[in-house]
Amino acid sequence: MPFKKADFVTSAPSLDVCPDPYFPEICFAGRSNVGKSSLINALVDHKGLARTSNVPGKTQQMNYYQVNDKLFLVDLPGFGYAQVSKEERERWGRDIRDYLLERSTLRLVLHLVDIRHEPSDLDEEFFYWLGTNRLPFAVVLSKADKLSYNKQKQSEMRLKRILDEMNIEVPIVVSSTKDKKGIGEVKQLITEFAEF
Ligand SMILES: Nc1nc2c(ncn2[C@@H]2O[C@H](COP(=O)(O)OP(=O)(O)O)[C@@H](O)[C@H]2O)c(=O)[nH]1
Ligand SMILES: [Mg+2]
Repeated sequence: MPFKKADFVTSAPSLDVCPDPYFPEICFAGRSNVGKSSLINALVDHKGLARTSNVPGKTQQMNYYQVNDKLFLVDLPGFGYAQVSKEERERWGRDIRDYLLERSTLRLVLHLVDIRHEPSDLDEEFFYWLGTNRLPFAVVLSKADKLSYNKQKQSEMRLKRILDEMNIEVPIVVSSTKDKKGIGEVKQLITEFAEF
């Protein structure tokens, strides 16, 4: 499916104010600044659609985008942002978990990890939580252009080992929005899991 005609729909702080579940839905998770908004923009080939930023923690709500009038892409608030209060962080966590567990139309969680960094404790906890709750997910190793091919492979293997230890087998995509690497693969996953 070509991803054309993408529009911003709404920002929702929690599940109860998400748009009516008209379409299958794919969400993007991961810490602030990992490249979630950039990936959404690359998928729909629309640079200014999702707001990207060098300032971490800017997107504190779930931002809904509608693609081809048949799919929702949801940019989740980045987790692990240190400069907000503990209560605020916990509320986000709760709201996001509620959303992930209860959104009936959610088909796939795309969790991004910067390929240069070892998955953080929060990343690993999230993998485990997703696995335990049987939520379909895939991991996108972002910003691949920042590493040599060999280093990319090493990061991929490291991630595989971590997931193996949790008995989790999910797709891993190495991607770069700068080089358009892995974008086709992500689209394919989305199309597969959305089950149009
Ligand atoms: N080199 C490189 N930079 C990227 C890539 N993807 C995102 N970025 C940059 O990383 C920063 C954060 O990206 P953003 O999409 O706003 O991250 P978000 O907070 O997860 O939504 C921005 O400065 C982007 O330009 C990539 O594939 N390669
Ligand atoms: Mg963002």
